[in-house]
Amino acid sequence: MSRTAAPLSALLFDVDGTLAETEEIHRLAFLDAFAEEGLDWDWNVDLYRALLKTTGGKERIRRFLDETGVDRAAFPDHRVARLHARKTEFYGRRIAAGRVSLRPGVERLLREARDRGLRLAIVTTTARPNVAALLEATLPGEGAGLFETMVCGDEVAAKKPAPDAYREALARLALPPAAGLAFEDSMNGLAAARAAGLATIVTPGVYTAHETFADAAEILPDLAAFDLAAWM
Ligand code: XBP
Ligand code: MG
Repeated sequence: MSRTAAPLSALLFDVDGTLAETEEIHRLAFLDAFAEEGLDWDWNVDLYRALLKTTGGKERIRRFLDETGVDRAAFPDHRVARLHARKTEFYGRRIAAGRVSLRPGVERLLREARDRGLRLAIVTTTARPNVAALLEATLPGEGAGLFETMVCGDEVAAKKPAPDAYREALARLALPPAAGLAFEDSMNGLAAARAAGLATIVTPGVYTAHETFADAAEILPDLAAFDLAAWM
């Protein structure tokens, strides 16, 4: 598909599931943090897939507490925040250990976009240290520098599927939605980008393959199948 409304100026990338299959590493990092606290919460793959409908790690923990009837007086928000901070540290260690790579076509697309003079942005619900760790592990010394701006985690009032993070990125870029193209892997991410007015390419990942993406401009197995020239 190509576009005619406005010249394409910027590509806006989700992180988890889109740049790399990180969600399983997030799950293991949650388990690390739970084990350290002596919590026997069994966040297995099936449960985590269901919990992923809630974006944001702190929000996901709170949803779990509510659904399992844990007394919130015994687990107030500051304890959730501390647990999540430890999860972020464990995630960074796991990523630095080097067992993650970018999804097919991601690095080629980033370089082609730069060569064509496009501006690049990150728009994610994950915490900023996680993005830094991932980019340093996968594109050492240059990853973070490829992106003009990064909207991460708690930097907006409402996480995806709310449009806040995409709107904030467009505001920082000083661009209308018609000048941008978003890349997502999930229904929550697609809803956020579309609500901000962005055409969106979806590459479903291991945790989102079962979802439906009716509002996507294209649904592709991965970004190796994406033709940037057709969008210019
Ligand atoms: C991913 C998320 C995040 C991660 C965990 O969304 O929902 O919450 O699972 O990250 P996206 P934190 O693909 O939009 O980045 O624990 O740092 O929240
Ligand atoms: Mg994602």
